[in-house]
Amino acid sequence: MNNVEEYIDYQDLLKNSNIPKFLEKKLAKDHFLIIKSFPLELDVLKNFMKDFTKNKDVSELLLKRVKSYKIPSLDRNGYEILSSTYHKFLLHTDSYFLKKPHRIISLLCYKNSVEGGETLVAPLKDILDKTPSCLINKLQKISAFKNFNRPVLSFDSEERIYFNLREIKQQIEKKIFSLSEEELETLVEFDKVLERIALRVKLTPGDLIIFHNHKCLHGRNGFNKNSDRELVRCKIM
Ligand SMILES: O=C(O)CCC(=O)C(=O)O
Ligand SMILES: [Fe+2]
Repeated sequence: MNNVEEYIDYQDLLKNSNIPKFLEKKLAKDHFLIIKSFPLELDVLKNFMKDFTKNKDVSELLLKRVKSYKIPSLDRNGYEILSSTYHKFLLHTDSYFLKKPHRIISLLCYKNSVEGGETLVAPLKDILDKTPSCLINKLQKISAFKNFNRPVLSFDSEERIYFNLREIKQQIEKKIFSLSEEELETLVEFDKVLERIALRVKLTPGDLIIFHNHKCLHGRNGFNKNSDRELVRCKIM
């Protein structure tokens, strides 16, 4: 697994005359980016994300602390919400079960764990480069989303990927939708490829990572149970 090597310094970024345009260009090319030494004030983060996405409606900006709790929160189906645990979080699309998942996700690191807790990223351009073409073909034909036709991989109006194996398996268990055994095997095989090709970065306080959530999968490694690791996540349509 390769480490991420490119960062943008917050102070350098501020010298830019059109920050939103600069960031959009970067996301279009690389599908994610990391800003170093970002201020740890929530208002600065909120305004930055709003300016960046030209989002004037504050209610569409979802801010949430991603923190490991001693007792994990449960979702409405009784499954542990992984962001509230210390377990590994496989590579995934955020808000996978919205018909149209949020476009931009950011994570601002307040505190990381001493061991583990590395962020994993798989940009679509790497996925397309490194996944065997027979698997790429199959993924375009598998729709793992309720009753709608929304293939894992598509190249229609723009290239995009929607994938969250854990949620897919849970929905199968809950009989919300079904996949053939062969389709599920394909997804498990793809997950192994992702594990191999993902880039890794250990965020430190003040690191702000921004993903294009339709063109980049992300995840994180597990970490120590007693860690007080804490990030603030921001989702924007
Ligand atoms: O804990 C992390 O680093 C990432 C968490 C995450 O991906 C999420 O909450 O959706
Ligand atoms: Fe996530």
